Amino acid sequence: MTIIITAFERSPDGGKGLARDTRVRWALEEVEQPYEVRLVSFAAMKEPAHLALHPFGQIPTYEEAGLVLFETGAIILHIAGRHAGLLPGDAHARARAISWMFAALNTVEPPILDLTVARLVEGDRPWAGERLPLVHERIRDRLRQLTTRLGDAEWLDGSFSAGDLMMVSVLLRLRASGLLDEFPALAAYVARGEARPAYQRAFAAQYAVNAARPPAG
Ligand code: GTB
Repeated sequence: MTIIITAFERSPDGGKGLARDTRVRWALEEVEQPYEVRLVSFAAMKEPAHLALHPFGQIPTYEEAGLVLFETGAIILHIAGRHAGLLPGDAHARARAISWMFAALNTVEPPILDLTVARLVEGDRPWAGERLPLVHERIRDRLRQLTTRLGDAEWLDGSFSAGDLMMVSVLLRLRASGLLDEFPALAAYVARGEARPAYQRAFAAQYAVNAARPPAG
């Protein structure tokens, strides 16, 4: 049965892989599952047809054989559970890989999202100059902790897993801030993720959509 995901018709990043459909595409490429993409405009995301798939009117969504999913964590966990390649067979290792997925989404991503809000939404507030260093420091705390745990390992827990896929996807969002470069081991970890052929295919596919169109305002 064909897998269909949704993605931005025109991504605000112009196709630099930062919109969250990229992580779903990456997971599907890792497990070698073909998929189709339905592109949606910002207006269409708020219309009933899309809201029936995604209650918050966002992308990405995932449809397969009557199943509709939203939230990248749930989507990638579903893909990883159904197809070999993203979760280890050993039950304990599998549970640890899932812990890393949750850590990426619940512990590392929130301060990174705060940075986007602090810069793009609250940047002109009178207190923005005081808030930004606090947000930076909260991100650095997480990056220090992650660096310590990663040590000189290639991936977070043994072989590459859905935990690494999610963590790399989350950390990628930091690149433009320069904060990732303060942690060379993590920058190298992210680069290893990006170098994976499956990531390259996922990136190229979403870039191709956006390269042909001007970014959304
Ligand atoms: N928790 C949800 C998940 O993980 O699936 C979050 C989904 C989400 O934030 N979707 C965003 C969306 O649909 C797109 S990815 N936003 C439109 C809306 O809420 O109306 C977030 C995103 C968008 C663009 C960039 N960029 O261009 O740099 C980066 C990240």
